[in-house]
Amino acid sequence: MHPYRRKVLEGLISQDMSEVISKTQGQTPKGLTAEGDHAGRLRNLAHKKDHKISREIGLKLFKDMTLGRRFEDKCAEMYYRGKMFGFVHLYNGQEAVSSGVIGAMQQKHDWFCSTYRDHVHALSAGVPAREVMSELFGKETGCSKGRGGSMHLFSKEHHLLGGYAFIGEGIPVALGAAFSSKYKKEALNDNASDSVTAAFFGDGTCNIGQFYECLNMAQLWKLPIIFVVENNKWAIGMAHDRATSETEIWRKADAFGMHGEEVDGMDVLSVREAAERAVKRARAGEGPTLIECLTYRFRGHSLADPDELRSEEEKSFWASRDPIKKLEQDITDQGIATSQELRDIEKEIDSIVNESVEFALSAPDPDPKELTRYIWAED
Ligand SMILES: Cc1ncc(C[n+]2csc(CCOP(=O)(O)OP(=O)(O)O)c2C)c(N)n1
Ligand SMILES: [Mg+2]
Repeated sequence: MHPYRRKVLEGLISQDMSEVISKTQGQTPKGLTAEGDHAGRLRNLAHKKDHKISREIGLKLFKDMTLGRRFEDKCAEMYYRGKMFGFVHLYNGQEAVSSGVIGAMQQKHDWFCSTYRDHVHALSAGVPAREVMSELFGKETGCSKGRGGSMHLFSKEHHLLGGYAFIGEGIPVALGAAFSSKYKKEALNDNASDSVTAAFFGDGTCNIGQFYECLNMAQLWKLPIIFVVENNKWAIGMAHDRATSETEIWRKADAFGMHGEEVDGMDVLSVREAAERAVKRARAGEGPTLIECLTYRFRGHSLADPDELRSEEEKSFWASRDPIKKLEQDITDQGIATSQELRDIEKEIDSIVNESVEFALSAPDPDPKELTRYIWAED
């Protein structure tokens, strides 16, 4: 790690540790659990509903989430073996959000807009694992032709509008896609134009201006967009409740007259149901929805983060609510599939992930002569 960056990180660690320790060691303010307010909110939401699912949907979700998790674990391995460059932000723990929302939408028809934590959104949108892995290796076969890397995945074919290194940059891009869908329908009389756009972003991103500007426009014009907040409590080393005056982000929708919902982001079936309601509303011309998914990242902010500042109580609270294990429990409880069938799916996924690494390792580097290609529109 760059020495300057290490200093910054160490500064943040010592600053935030005292806060975390005072909240978790007997100093818990009234109304908070030992694991913190974020956990307390999830506790209140959990187990509210008994969802029924078909075998087809249950297995589809299990495959997608397992692919997301195992792909990210493989990325960590490849990063530490020096195969990837720059910052790499993993999605472990948050899979229910990507699979729940994108799984409720139509691939190659609806639109998806991500952040720098974008690998799993790309996979859920249908971008092949080998194209994502090659991109992370900087290869010509990557979905952004090796020019983007981990934080800039893009796929025209799969309607992935990009990953963005700057927080909040994707929100106005998503707004534009939603506007274009409505404009085609209403101004250009294209009745088939009913695509919905999902914009994913984090809790920390909800404190910047673009978020509010886009909420305003989306509601004003009743755009077919879903704002999906992945509230994992942390923005690098800044705890959510230290950075924002109203921690319940879904309530901010109300200020714009927009529909907002909070959902258990560790339960893919709850996320999926909320997304289905939002998609229905958007396609019917009833406008946007703000969905706040309460979730947690199981790893550090990026692979360069030693993850030393979050308390063990907090981490273990969320680890015990692993969204993939939760879905497995629901699937087996409902008799939709056996544990053996799920183990077989894991093997299938492992071979897809391993193949993506083989493919990426043997893929060509971009030709240095084409350094400036794909920057400008070509004929
Ligand atoms: C405009 C801008 N300001 C600051 C940063 C530095 N930065 C990188 S990640 C991050 C935290 C974002 O946290 P959150 O939105 O909660 O997303 P998460 O990493 O938790 O998924 C910040 C401030 C940035 N990338 N872009
Ligand atoms: Mg966050």
